[in-house]
Amino acid sequence: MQPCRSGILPKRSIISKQIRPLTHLQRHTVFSESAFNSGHSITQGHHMLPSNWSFTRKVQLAAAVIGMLGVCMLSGLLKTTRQPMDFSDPGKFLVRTRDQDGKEIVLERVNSFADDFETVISRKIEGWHQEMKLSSGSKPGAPANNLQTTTEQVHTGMFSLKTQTSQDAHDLQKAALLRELFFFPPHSDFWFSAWYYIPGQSDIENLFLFDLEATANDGLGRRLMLTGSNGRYLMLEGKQSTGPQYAQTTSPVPFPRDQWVHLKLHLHLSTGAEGRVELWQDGMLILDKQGPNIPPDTFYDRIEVGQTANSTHQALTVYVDDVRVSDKPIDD
Ligand SMILES: [Ca+2]
Repeated sequence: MQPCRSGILPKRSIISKQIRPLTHLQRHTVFSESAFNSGHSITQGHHMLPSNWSFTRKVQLAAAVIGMLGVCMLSGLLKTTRQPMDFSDPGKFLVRTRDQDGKEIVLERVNSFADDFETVISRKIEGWHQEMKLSSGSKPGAPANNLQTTTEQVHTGMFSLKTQTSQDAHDLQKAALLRELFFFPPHSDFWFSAWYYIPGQSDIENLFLFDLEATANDGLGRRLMLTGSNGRYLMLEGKQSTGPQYAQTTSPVPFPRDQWVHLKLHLHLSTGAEGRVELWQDGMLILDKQGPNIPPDTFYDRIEVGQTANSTHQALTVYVDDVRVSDKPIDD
Protein backbone atom coordinates (compact mmCIF):
# COMPACT_ATOMS: atom_id res chain seq x y z
CA MET A 1 0.00 0.00 0.00
CA GLN A 2 1.47 3.36 -1.06
CA PRO A 3 1.34 6.23 1.45
CA CYS A 4 -0.90 9.08 0.33
CA ARG A 5 -1.00 12.81 1.11
CA SER A 6 -4.52 13.87 0.19
CA GLY A 7 -8.13 12.74 0.48
CA ILE A 8 -11.26 13.10 2.55
CA LEU A 9 -11.39 11.66 6.03
CA PRO A 10 -14.51 10.06 7.52
CA LYS A 11 -16.24 12.33 10.01
CA ARG A 12 -15.55 10.28 13.10
CA SER A 13 -12.14 8.90 12.21
CA ILE A 14 -9.29 9.99 14.43
CA ILE A 15 -5.76 9.88 13.09
CA SER A 16 -3.98 8.23 15.95
CA LYS A 17 -3.45 4.65 14.84
CA GLN A 18 0.24 4.24 14.14
CA ILE A 19 1.77 1.43 12.15
CA ARG A 20 4.15 1.20 15.04
CA PRO A 21 2.23 0.66 18.25
CA LEU A 22 2.02 3.76 20.40
CA THR A 23 3.65 1.90 23.27
CA HIS A 24 6.80 1.82 21.16
CA LEU A 25 7.09 5.53 21.77
CA GLN A 26 6.66 5.28 25.50
CA ARG A 27 9.78 5.46 27.59
CA HIS A 28 10.43 2.09 29.22
CA THR A 29 12.59 1.39 32.25
CA VAL A 30 14.13 -2.02 32.79
CA PHE A 31 14.74 -1.53 36.50
CA SER A 32 13.20 1.23 38.55
CA GLU A 33 15.46 3.45 40.62
CA SER A 34 13.88 2.17 43.83
CA ALA A 35 14.63 -1.46 42.87
CA PHE A 36 18.15 -0.52 41.85
CA ASN A 37 18.87 1.10 45.21
CA SER A 38 17.15 -1.47 47.47
CA GLY A 39 20.27 -3.62 48.20
CA HIS A 40 22.16 -3.18 51.50
CA SER A 41 25.79 -2.27 51.27
CA ILE A 42 28.32 -5.14 51.71
CA THR A 43 30.14 -3.31 54.49
CA GLN A 44 26.93 -2.89 56.47
CA GLY A 45 26.10 -6.58 55.97
CA HIS A 46 29.57 -7.71 57.15
CA HIS A 47 29.44 -5.80 60.43
CA MET A 48 25.95 -7.05 61.24
CA LEU A 49 26.78 -10.75 60.63
CA PRO A 50 26.08 -12.77 63.86
CA SER A 51 29.15 -14.75 65.06
CA ASN A 52 27.18 -17.95 65.72
CA TRP A 53 25.99 -18.40 62.08
CA SER A 54 26.90 -21.79 60.47
CA PHE A 55 29.29 -22.03 57.53
CA THR A 56 26.38 -23.07 55.26
CA ARG A 57 24.36 -20.02 56.29
CA LYS A 58 27.34 -17.75 55.63
CA VAL A 59 27.79 -19.32 52.17
CA GLN A 60 24.08 -18.77 51.47
CA LEU A 61 24.37 -15.14 52.50
CA ALA A 62 27.48 -14.65 50.39
CA ALA A 63 25.68 -16.17 47.38
CA ALA A 64 22.73 -13.82 47.96
CA VAL A 65 25.04 -10.80 48.13
CA ILE A 66 26.87 -11.85 44.95
CA GLY A 67 23.51 -12.40 43.21
CA MET A 68 22.34 -8.96 44.27
CA LEU A 69 25.56 -7.43 42.99
CA GLY A 70 25.01 -9.21 39.69
CA VAL A 71 21.50 -7.75 39.37
CA CYS A 72 22.82 -4.30 40.17
CA MET A 73 25.62 -4.59 37.60
CA LEU A 74 23.20 -5.91 34.96
CA SER A 75 20.80 -3.11 35.75
CA GLY A 76 23.57 -0.55 35.41
CA LEU A 77 24.71 -2.11 32.15
CA LEU A 78 21.20 -2.02 30.70
CA LYS A 79 20.74 1.55 31.84
CA THR A 80 23.93 2.69 30.14
CA THR A 81 23.35 0.72 26.93
CA ARG A 82 19.64 1.52 26.44
CA GLN A 83 19.38 3.12 23.04
CA PRO A 84 17.31 6.27 22.51
CA MET A 85 14.51 6.16 19.96
CA ASP A 86 15.79 6.27 16.38
CA PHE A 87 13.96 9.03 14.51
CA SER A 88 16.25 9.05 11.49
CA ASP A 89 13.67 7.42 9.19
CA PRO A 90 10.25 9.18 9.10
CA GLY A 91 9.04 6.23 7.00
CA LYS A 92 8.96 4.17 10.18
CA PHE A 93 6.32 6.47 11.69
CA LEU A 94 3.51 6.24 9.13
CA VAL A 95 -0.14 6.38 10.19
CA ARG A 96 -2.82 3.88 9.22
CA THR A 97 -6.45 5.08 9.08
CA ARG A 98 -9.56 4.84 6.86
CA ASP A 99 -11.05 7.21 4.30
CA GLN A 100 -14.74 8.16 4.15
CA ASP A 101 -15.50 4.98 2.21
CA GLY A 102 -13.94 2.81 4.89
CA LYS A 103 -10.93 1.97 2.77
CA GLU A 104 -7.72 1.61 4.73
CA ILE A 105 -5.09 4.20 3.84
CA VAL A 106 -1.52 4.81 4.98
CA LEU A 107 -0.47 8.40 5.58
CA GLU A 108 2.97 9.97 5.48
CA ARG A 109 4.01 12.52 8.04
CA VAL A 110 4.99 16.00 6.86
CA ASN A 111 7.12 18.95 7.98
CA SER A 112 5.24 21.77 6.33
CA PHE A 113 1.73 23.18 6.19
CA ALA A 114 -0.01 26.44 5.34
CA ASP A 115 -3.53 27.89 5.41
CA ASP A 116 -4.64 31.40 4.46
CA PHE A 117 -8.31 30.55 5.25
CA GLU A 118 -9.44 31.64 1.79
CA THR A 119 -11.48 28.43 1.45
CA VAL A 120 -14.10 27.03 3.81
CA ILE A 121 -12.66 24.92 6.61
CA SER A 122 -13.03 21.26 5.73
CA ARG A 123 -11.73 18.14 7.34
CA LYS A 124 -9.29 16.49 4.97
CA ILE A 125 -5.93 14.80 5.07
CA GLU A 126 -3.95 17.72 3.70
CA GLY A 127 -5.92 20.26 5.78
CA TRP A 128 -7.19 20.45 9.33
CA HIS A 129 -8.13 17.25 11.13
CA GLN A 130 -10.42 18.38 13.93
CA GLU A 131 -12.50 21.39 14.97
CA MET A 132 -12.04 21.67 18.73
CA LYS A 133 -15.03 23.32 20.36
CA LEU A 134 -14.54 21.70 23.73
CA SER A 135 -14.28 22.40 27.42
CA SER A 136 -11.53 20.93 29.63
CA GLY A 137 -10.40 17.42 28.73
CA SER A 138 -12.79 16.03 26.14
CA LYS A 139 -15.92 17.53 27.71
CA PRO A 140 -18.30 19.19 25.23
CA GLY A 141 -17.73 22.90 24.93
CA ALA A 142 -20.26 25.69 25.35
CA PRO A 143 -22.79 25.75 22.47
CA ALA A 144 -21.66 29.23 21.43
CA ASN A 145 -18.04 28.19 20.88
CA ASN A 146 -17.52 28.68 17.17
CA LEU A 147 -15.02 28.42 14.31
CA GLN A 148 -15.64 29.93 10.89
CA THR A 149 -13.99 31.87 8.10
CA THR A 150 -14.94 35.54 8.08
CA THR A 151 -14.44 38.82 6.25
CA GLU A 152 -14.74 40.87 9.50
CA GLN A 153 -10.97 41.15 10.00
CA VAL A 154 -8.53 39.98 7.35
CA HIS A 155 -4.75 40.03 7.22
CA THR A 156 -4.43 38.90 3.59
CA GLY A 157 -6.97 37.93 0.95
CA MET A 158 -10.70 38.01 1.65
CA PHE A 159 -11.02 35.78 4.72
CA SER A 160 -9.49 34.90 8.07
CA LEU A 161 -10.35 32.37 10.78
CA LYS A 162 -12.72 33.66 13.48
CA THR A 163 -12.70 31.81 16.81
CA GLN A 164 -15.28 32.50 19.51
CA THR A 165 -15.54 31.12 23.04
CA SER A 166 -18.17 31.64 25.70
CA GLN A 167 -17.84 32.98 29.19
CA ASP A 168 -17.41 30.16 31.71
CA ALA A 169 -16.79 31.05 35.35
CA HIS A 170 -15.71 27.54 36.31
CA ASP A 171 -13.92 25.94 33.36
CA LEU A 172 -11.92 26.68 30.24
CA GLN A 173 -13.39 26.78 26.73
CA LYS A 174 -11.77 26.01 23.39
CA ALA A 175 -12.30 27.09 19.79
CA ALA A 176 -9.32 25.87 17.80
CA LEU A 177 -8.27 23.88 14.76
CA LEU A 178 -6.12 20.79 15.20
CA ARG A 179 -3.76 19.21 12.69
CA GLU A 180 -1.82 15.99 13.13
CA LEU A 181 0.58 14.02 10.90
CA PHE A 182 3.63 16.19 11.56
CA PHE A 183 7.06 14.78 12.32
CA PHE A 184 9.27 16.95 14.51
CA PRO A 185 11.63 14.75 16.58
CA PRO A 186 14.55 15.88 18.78
CA HIS A 187 17.36 17.60 16.84
CA SER A 188 14.91 18.88 14.21
CA ASP A 189 13.78 22.49 13.76
CA PHE A 190 10.16 23.59 14.09
CA TRP A 191 9.03 26.92 12.63
CA PHE A 192 5.55 28.43 13.08
CA SER A 193 4.25 31.70 11.70
CA ALA A 194 0.76 33.18 12.03
CA TRP A 195 -1.11 36.46 12.40
CA TYR A 196 -3.46 37.03 15.35
CA TYR A 197 -6.00 39.80 15.99
CA ILE A 198 -7.54 40.07 19.46
CA PRO A 199 -10.20 42.80 19.67
CA GLY A 200 -11.07 44.70 22.85
CA GLN A 201 -9.17 45.43 26.03
CA SER A 202 -10.59 42.74 28.32
CA ASP A 203 -8.32 40.64 30.53
CA ILE A 204 -6.71 37.88 28.45
CA GLU A 205 -4.36 36.46 31.11
CA ASN A 206 -4.22 32.66 30.65
CA LEU A 207 -5.44 32.68 27.04
CA PHE A 208 -3.59 30.05 24.97
CA LEU A 209 -3.12 30.74 21.25
CA PHE A 210 -0.98 27.89 19.89
CA ASP A 211 -0.05 24.33 20.95
CA LEU A 212 2.69 22.03 19.65
CA GLU A 213 2.10 18.58 21.07
CA ALA A 214 2.98 14.87 21.02
CA THR A 215 -0.08 12.65 20.55
CA ALA A 216 1.80 9.57 21.75
CA ASN A 217 2.91 11.31 24.95
CA ASP A 218 -0.48 12.30 26.38
CA GLY A 219 -0.51 15.50 24.35
CA LEU A 220 2.44 16.97 26.21
CA GLY A 221 4.01 19.91 24.45
CA ARG A 222 4.72 23.62 24.36
CA ARG A 223 2.06 26.35 24.22
CA LEU A 224 2.03 30.05 23.49
CA MET A 225 0.01 31.83 26.16
CA LEU A 226 -0.67 35.34 27.35
CA THR A 227 0.47 36.00 30.88
CA GLY A 228 1.12 38.84 33.32
CA SER A 229 -1.41 41.40 34.51
CA ASN A 230 -4.31 41.58 32.03
CA GLY A 231 -2.45 39.09 29.80
CA ARG A 232 -0.16 41.77 28.47
CA TYR A 233 2.64 39.60 27.08
CA LEU A 234 3.45 36.19 25.61
CA MET A 235 5.36 33.26 27.03
CA LEU A 236 6.08 29.68 25.95
CA GLU A 237 4.50 27.38 28.51
CA GLY A 238 5.21 23.66 28.89
CA LYS A 239 4.74 20.74 31.27
CA GLN A 240 7.76 19.82 33.39
CA SER A 241 8.91 16.91 31.20
CA THR A 242 9.14 19.22 28.18
CA GLY A 243 11.70 21.46 29.91
CA PRO A 244 11.52 24.81 31.73
CA GLN A 245 8.92 27.52 31.21
CA TYR A 246 10.25 30.13 28.79
CA ALA A 247 9.04 33.61 29.71
CA GLN A 248 10.06 37.19 28.99
CA THR A 249 12.00 37.99 32.16
CA THR A 250 13.11 41.57 31.57
CA SER A 251 11.07 44.35 30.01
CA PRO A 252 8.36 42.12 28.53
CA VAL A 253 6.97 43.45 25.27
CA PRO A 254 3.19 44.10 25.40
CA PHE A 255 0.95 42.17 23.02
CA PRO A 256 -0.93 44.76 20.90
CA ARG A 257 -4.75 44.63 20.78
CA ASP A 258 -7.22 45.66 18.05
CA GLN A 259 -4.64 45.07 15.35
CA TRP A 260 -2.99 42.21 13.49
CA VAL A 261 0.08 40.87 15.31
CA HIS A 262 2.65 38.66 13.62
CA LEU A 263 3.99 35.77 15.70
CA LYS A 264 6.90 33.63 14.59
CA LEU A 265 8.18 30.78 16.73
CA HIS A 266 11.32 28.68 16.24
CA LEU A 267 12.22 25.66 18.32
CA HIS A 268 15.41 23.70 17.82
CA LEU A 269 14.04 20.62 19.50
CA SER A 270 16.15 18.94 22.14
CA THR A 271 15.87 17.14 25.44
CA GLY A 272 19.08 18.88 26.54
CA ALA A 273 20.97 22.14 26.77
CA GLU A 274 21.31 22.60 23.00
CA GLY A 275 17.57 23.20 22.65
CA ARG A 276 16.63 26.70 21.48
CA VAL A 277 13.46 28.77 21.70
CA GLU A 278 13.03 31.96 19.69
CA LEU A 279 9.82 33.98 19.50
CA TRP A 280 9.33 37.09 17.39
CA GLN A 281 6.39 39.48 17.81
CA ASP A 282 5.95 41.86 14.87
CA GLY A 283 9.55 41.19 13.88
CA MET A 284 10.99 41.82 17.35
CA LEU A 285 12.77 38.92 19.06
CA ILE A 286 11.01 38.77 22.43
CA LEU A 287 12.17 35.31 23.61
CA ASP A 288 15.60 33.77 23.03
CA LYS A 289 16.25 30.88 25.41
CA GLN A 290 18.33 27.73 25.44
CA GLY A 291 17.48 24.44 27.12
CA PRO A 292 15.20 21.39 26.83
CA ASN A 293 11.88 21.78 25.01
CA ILE A 294 10.68 18.22 24.24
CA PRO A 295 10.30 15.08 26.39
CA PRO A 296 12.71 12.18 25.74
CA ASP A 297 11.84 9.48 23.20
CA THR A 298 8.96 11.29 21.53
CA PHE A 299 8.24 13.64 18.64
CA TYR A 300 5.82 16.52 18.20
CA ASP A 301 3.16 15.59 15.66
CA ARG A 302 0.24 17.99 16.07
CA ILE A 303 -0.61 21.66 16.31
CA GLU A 304 -3.63 23.53 17.58
CA VAL A 305 -4.32 27.08 16.43
CA GLY A 306 -6.89 29.59 17.70
CA GLN A 307 -8.20 29.72 21.25
CA THR A 308 -6.55 26.44 22.24
CA ALA A 309 -7.62 27.17 25.82
CA ASN A 310 -9.53 30.22 26.99
CA SER A 311 -8.91 30.12 30.74
CA THR A 312 -9.80 33.78 31.23
CA HIS A 313 -13.41 32.97 32.21
CA GLN A 314 -14.58 35.62 29.76
CA ALA A 315 -16.13 35.41 26.30
CA LEU A 316 -13.46 36.08 23.69
CA THR A 317 -13.06 36.47 19.95
CA VAL A 318 -9.68 35.85 18.28
CA TYR A 319 -8.99 36.12 14.55
CA VAL A 320 -6.15 34.13 12.90
CA ASP A 321 -4.73 34.34 9.37
CA ASP A 322 -1.82 33.04 7.30
CA VAL A 323 -0.77 30.02 9.39
CA ARG A 324 2.45 28.36 8.29
CA VAL A 325 4.52 25.47 9.65
CA SER A 326 7.90 24.38 8.35
CA ASP A 327 11.15 22.67 9.29
CA LYS A 328 12.98 25.56 7.63
CA PRO A 329 13.03 29.29 8.47
CA ILE A 330 9.84 31.09 7.38
CA ASP A 331 10.22 34.44 5.65
CA ASP A 332 8.09 37.23 7.09
CA1 LIG B 1 -6.66 35.13 4.55
